[in-house]
Amino acid sequence: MINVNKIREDFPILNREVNGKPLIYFDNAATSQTPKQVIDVIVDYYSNYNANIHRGVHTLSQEATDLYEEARLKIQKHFNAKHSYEIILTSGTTHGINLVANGFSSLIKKGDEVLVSALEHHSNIVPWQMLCERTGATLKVIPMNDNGELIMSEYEALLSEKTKLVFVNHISNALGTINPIKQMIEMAHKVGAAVLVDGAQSCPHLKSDVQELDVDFYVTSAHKMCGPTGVGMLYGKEEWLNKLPPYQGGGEMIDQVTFEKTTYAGLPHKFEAGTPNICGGIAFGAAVDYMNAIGFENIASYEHELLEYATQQLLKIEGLKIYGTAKEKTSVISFNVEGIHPYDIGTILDKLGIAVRTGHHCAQPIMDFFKIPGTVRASFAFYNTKEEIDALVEGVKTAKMMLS
Ligand code: C6P
Repeated sequence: MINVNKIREDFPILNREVNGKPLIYFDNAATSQTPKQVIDVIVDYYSNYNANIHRGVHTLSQEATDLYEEARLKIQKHFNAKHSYEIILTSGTTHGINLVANGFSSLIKKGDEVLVSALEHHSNIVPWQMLCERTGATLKVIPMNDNGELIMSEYEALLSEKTKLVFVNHISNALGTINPIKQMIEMAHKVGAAVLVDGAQSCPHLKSDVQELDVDFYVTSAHKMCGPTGVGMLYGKEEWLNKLPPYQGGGEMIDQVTFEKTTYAGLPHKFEAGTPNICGGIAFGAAVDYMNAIGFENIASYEHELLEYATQQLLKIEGLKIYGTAKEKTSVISFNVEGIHPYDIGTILDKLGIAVRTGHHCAQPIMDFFKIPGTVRASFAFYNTKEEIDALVEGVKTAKMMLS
């Protein structure tokens, strides 16, 4: 059970006002808020441990290294990776996808096919298009239906021995659809294709077990799950990470360097060139601890209640249409009100202290599918309340009255 009033005490930012009104934060899919348990770890790091890692014999460096590697272990345990060296600490989801897409340049060729779902964020489209441009491979799209669900029969038809890679998000950022990734991974493996799952939107809502999913690559960002920005993780199966070449050259990722030849470090360091976001990595570990202490089952059932309530209340507004009505859906509502631009609704909501995202949500192909310029997106977290949803509904009514 979620004690939302107690949880809200963990988030200092929820006490602030915006435009003279208490902040109502419904832009959680863009970035989540940070609890004091994570903020304290950041302050503690810079107050007591700040040093470069994996390099110094001095105490500070060793302590910082231990904390950073401890965080990697927490992340490994959370996602149930078999080995800690299968967890590559990145700057976020985008970095993880680019690392893999770049590595596949030497593994795929003209005539090969890669499949992308129609529900992707630009981060999980553009790097693969660039890969196809480099290699001559062909990009094909798994289509969706009007509810925003992938059409599995079409997916099956697209899979063949030519398919080398499938990339799909676990949860769509624009519509909230939860994709049947376990089934999709099984189907891809039958034709010998590897699968990369973009977990940017799933990590705040559910706990993914990479071994149970048998996924080849799983990527996410800490800032979506109560951690800081600028840090994330790429999980890769050991055999795949060994096949991929390093992404960036520099310090930390080497074994031996001479002017004639460089040999590379083993996993995970082969993919971690340069000084990483040390504090961010440690705080990522703290965020994982924080969310597990609340419990993902509690989070999922509470957020589902919020989703159901908000859907019912918003649909009472005449002319309001929700995009994304999948059976399996998380606490994201994308909507428009007939005749009103989403940006205008977002602006009025902001005047009322309500933060939502408006626009194409970095998922233009989804907007093209629905033939709309964008939507208003309200995305809920476990620290939101039904009272806040009531304020959103009133806010949308006010906006409608003012703009129509
Ligand atoms: N989506 C949103 O408002 P980064 O920026 O690397 O942390 O995450 C990119 C990303 C990749 N995949 C999905 C499914 C995402 O939702 C995001 C980030 C935010 O929806 C900001 S654009």
